[in-house]
Amino acid sequence: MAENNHITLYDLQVASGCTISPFVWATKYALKHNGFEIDIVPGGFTDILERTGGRSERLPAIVASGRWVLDSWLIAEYLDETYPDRPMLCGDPSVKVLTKFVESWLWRTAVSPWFTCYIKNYRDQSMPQDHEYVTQSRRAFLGGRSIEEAVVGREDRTPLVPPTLEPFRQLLAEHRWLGGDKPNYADYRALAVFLWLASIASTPALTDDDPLRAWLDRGFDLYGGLGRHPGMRSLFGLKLRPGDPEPFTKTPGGGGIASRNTGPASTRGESDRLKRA
Ligand SMILES: N[C@@H](CCC(=O)N[C@@H](CS)C(=O)NCC(=O)O)C(=O)O
Repeated sequence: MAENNHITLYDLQVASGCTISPFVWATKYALKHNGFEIDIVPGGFTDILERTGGRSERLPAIVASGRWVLDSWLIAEYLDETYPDRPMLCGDPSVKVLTKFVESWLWRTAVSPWFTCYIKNYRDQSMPQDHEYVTQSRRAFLGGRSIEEAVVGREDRTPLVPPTLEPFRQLLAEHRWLGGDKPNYADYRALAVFLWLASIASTPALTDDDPLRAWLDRGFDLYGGLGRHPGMRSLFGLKLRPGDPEPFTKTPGGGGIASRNTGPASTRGESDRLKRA
């Protein structure tokens, strides 16, 4: 049992004090899911090794009952193994596998393009002592380009991301949480992507009427508004310009993937359409 139900979390923050790292965000939610109080060790990028007493160059890291655990996935596994009497984060092994798929899809689909749109915000919102480090280290992620070069055309590229989130939107139109009736680690890993963006974005990434908003608001509100740090920016309010693509599908999806076959009456519309074609 963690001492007095408290677990220490080494945070990775921007100047506003809010968490920037998606991995730390997922860990914060995981700890709250298990009912722990979190003792935050605050700080930014360049003091990680020193803060952790030389134990890690990356965050999150936690200390529970004197034991250090590094890495967000190892922390989630540690929590499920050590506290099986508390709500499981993953439970069935398939949750872990599918969560990794959802997460890697989201990183490829959203984080990757958003990174080049918001990298200047990322650097500028970071703690002043981290600016130089972020500027130099992120050049590698940008294929050798500078931050200033990478963000050119961001106004044209930002509106291209929302339509690509459609499969995720459709999933969450049918299910309250990725975990079903209740959130689980899949929700936290996916929410972490949007929490990361909200910690830095000075301009909105999603339109006001994006159907993802319901799940995002529910998620940000969890655990007493864990995702509502005053430093967080709104993700909503993207204004489309003539020529920008539709941000999401406005007509309900048809076809066999979304609908359930409960006999010919349920497929008649689709069958008529196929015959007409
Ligand atoms: N596999 C690790 C990845 C942790 C990681 O890369 N964290 C980043 C923040 S998102 C970090 O600590 N970066 C420090 C740096 O960039 O110097 C985990 O899941 O915890």
